[in-house]
Amino acid sequence: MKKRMAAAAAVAAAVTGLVVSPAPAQAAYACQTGEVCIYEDVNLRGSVLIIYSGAHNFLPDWHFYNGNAANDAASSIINRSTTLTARITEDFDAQGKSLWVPPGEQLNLNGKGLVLADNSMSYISLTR
Ligand SMILES: [Ca+2]
Repeated sequence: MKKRMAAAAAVAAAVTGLVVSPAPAQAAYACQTGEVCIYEDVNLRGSVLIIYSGAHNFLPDWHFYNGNAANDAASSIINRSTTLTARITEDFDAQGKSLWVPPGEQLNLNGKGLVLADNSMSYISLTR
């Protein structure tokens, strides 16, 4: 009886392992041409928020694809627009610390030598 229970436990562990093993971070969205993609995690991982044009404050109704609020939560960005430069700032309405992300560039907002700290971005504008 003891043996049978041990076997059942081993099967349960194996099934759990199968469910857990694909790393969710590997399935990050691949930003497409014409998009500016903002990610929850560094290195373009985690959930994404996609912007095509305009100027936006990250108000409470702005969220990543997974539903998490975007304000003060972004950790990386890639600009795949061919013509527009992204300006991202710490506060609403282009206030506070500021970074420019030209077409084709990507960066982590991890605070390591960058002006804009991790989880501080609150605004983005895309301009020519
Ligand atoms: Ca902020």
